[in-house]
Amino acid sequence: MAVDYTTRDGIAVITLNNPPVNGLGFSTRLGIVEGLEKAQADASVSAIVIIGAGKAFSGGADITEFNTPKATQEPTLHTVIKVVEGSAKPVVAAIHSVAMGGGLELALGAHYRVASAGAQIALPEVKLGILPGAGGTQRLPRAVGLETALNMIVSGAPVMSEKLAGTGLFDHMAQGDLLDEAVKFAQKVGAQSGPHPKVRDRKIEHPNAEGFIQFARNGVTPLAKNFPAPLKCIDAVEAGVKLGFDKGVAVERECFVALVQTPESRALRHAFFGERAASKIPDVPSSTPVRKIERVGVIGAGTMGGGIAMNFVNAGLPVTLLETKQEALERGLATIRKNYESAVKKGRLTAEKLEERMALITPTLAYEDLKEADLIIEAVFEELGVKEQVFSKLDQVAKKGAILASNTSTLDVNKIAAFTKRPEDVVGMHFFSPANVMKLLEVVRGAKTSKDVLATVMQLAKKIKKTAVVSGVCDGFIGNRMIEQYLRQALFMLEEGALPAQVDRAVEKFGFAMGPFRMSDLAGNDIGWAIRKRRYQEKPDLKYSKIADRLCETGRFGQKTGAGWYDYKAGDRTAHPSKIVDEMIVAYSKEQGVTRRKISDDEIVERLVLALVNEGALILEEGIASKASDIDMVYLTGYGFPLYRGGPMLYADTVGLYNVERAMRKYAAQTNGEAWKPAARVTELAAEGRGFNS
Ligand code: 3H9
Repeated sequence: MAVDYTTRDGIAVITLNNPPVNGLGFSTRLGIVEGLEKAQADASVSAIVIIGAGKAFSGGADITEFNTPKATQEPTLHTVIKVVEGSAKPVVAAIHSVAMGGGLELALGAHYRVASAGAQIALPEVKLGILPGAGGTQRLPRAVGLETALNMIVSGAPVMSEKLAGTGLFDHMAQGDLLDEAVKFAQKVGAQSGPHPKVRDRKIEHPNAEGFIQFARNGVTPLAKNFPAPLKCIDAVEAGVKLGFDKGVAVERECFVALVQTPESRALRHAFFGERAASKIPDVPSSTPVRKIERVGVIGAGTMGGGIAMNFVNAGLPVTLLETKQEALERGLATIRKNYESAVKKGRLTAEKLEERMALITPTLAYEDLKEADLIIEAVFEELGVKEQVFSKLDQVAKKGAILASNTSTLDVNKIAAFTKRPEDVVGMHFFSPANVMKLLEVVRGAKTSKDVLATVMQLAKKIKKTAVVSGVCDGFIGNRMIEQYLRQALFMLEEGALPAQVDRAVEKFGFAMGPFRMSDLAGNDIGWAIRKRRYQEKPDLKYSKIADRLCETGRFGQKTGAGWYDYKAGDRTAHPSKIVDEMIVAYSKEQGVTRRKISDDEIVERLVLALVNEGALILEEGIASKASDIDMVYLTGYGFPLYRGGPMLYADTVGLYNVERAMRKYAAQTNGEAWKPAARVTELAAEGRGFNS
């Protein structure tokens, strides 16, 4: 049963019992109404308490029901709240841990609310591309005031219950057992004669409501950009202020119905579930035991190693940081300190915390000092010989059961594991630069990596607030393997007729944080050059435009040399289109016998994104990623793919795989067509009328 019904000292207790978060799916909604009817019919009951079992009062409407018949099957949440509000016997919501979305809306429909401290109170619908659709935009301003409510609704951010204690939201803050106090409170109000207060009957008090709403709209408009929900939230609240509760609810309803169908909402819900799904590995059950990680070792105090160390220190885990030379160690520590100091300057960290964090780092030059570490991550030079030295050494010094991780972005984790006598303890942990900032962590599963090592690393990733995605072993893993095809297309297009600024502009307009050429200039064009040189050896038949090599031969490595695809002024990262480079590109086309043509922005976007999609499909076919949403999470959290499009694989689903395949065949007929052979997975799904995520 999703809802339990009991009575206690003359009070009916309706307990939401729908783990994990008491989502208000159909059976829960039905259970609440049945409980309320039972309580009305029982003459010995004077009042009703609604409480949540487990780790939440309620996390809100069941998001998995959206756009399915169950979402609108009666009793809808609207009906439930109407029954609660219309109850002749007073209803008390008893809130602990989490009251979010529809959960908070349900509580707002009750006549009284009792809460424990430490509960997260939120209307987070906007983060799913929708707005509160069960009266939240109307009742919350009447409970906590217009300004607080609008901030909560537009940001979706949780506020702790104790912070709202002085508002009209809570009638009593429980100091002891929540149920005991809620029952006592219910007995008291049950003894009073009705009618009992309804939030809907309160007024929205504000000295200049219209002015404040306009102020909020002006602030939100530039931030909301590609997300329609935030402005709709304001519209709904405004309707309530100007037209009253019932008309406000009608506007809210209209906005909800429209928003829930939008691609932006679909993308945001996809990302919500994708993030949670990424931590689930098909053959590693959640019951898999995990190893204790109490001390971490990091080898290499360069930019990467330092950033990696900061993640653990931020989570309170002590780190032993190893370098080969004292000078490098000191430089690394100074960089870490500088990063923390900049956080202090911005007010994000206190000076005490800075010192506490620095004190968690033990610098060393001796491998023996790693013998206590439960996890050791190397971030040394990307060369197999260097990795061999490191892992052979680790095999000697690391304690039994320690996890040995490589931060490699390009090398074969199986080969690295084979440098030890314990390949089952070896795993890839591919952090993205800057490692203390970027959310993505690719966890590379070697052929022999044991399941408990994987389970441990996935759990640890949550602790250090990373989105971890498992990748099998292949060149470039998920992210870099796909980006290589994207970059190949970008270069082909330069050769065929586009210029760097046009390509970047088109793809940035599509929503990417940064186009391929600005990105290469930032990362360093020499990095791609080194990869291509390796490719020319390994895959001599694979076609590449040599235009980027030409650029590198002139020493234009990007921002670090003050010149790359763009020109840069000293101390300024602004990319200025370069006449020299543009002329070089045009000359190169001529040399290759290519007649340059006008390439449309649509073609640029289509070729870049579909290149990702086709490689993503191959990655799924080969089992490198276990599900399409994992690939999307990699692109959303590590490569600046626009969140409102949900990642390349969801984008392909939105376009439709039939159309995707047709576009690939069209490009296959053009120059460099070999890149466009549709992956078998694309063809199969297109034929079946399905998508990657269906
Ligand atoms: C809404 O209410 C609309 C109404 O206004 C109008 C209706 C007409 N539904 O995050 P966790 C699952 S919209 C379904 O790892 P935590 C989640 O997928 C809703 N499932 O735990 C995961 O499943 P699994 C507005 C949900 O303790 C499991 O619960 N509400 C829902 O770190 C554990 O989740 C929100 O947007 C849901 N509503 O955090 C709240 N919520 O185990 C969204 C969670 O299979 N939820 N699940 O992977 C959250 O912010 C967090 O989940 C919460 C718990 C803070 C509740």
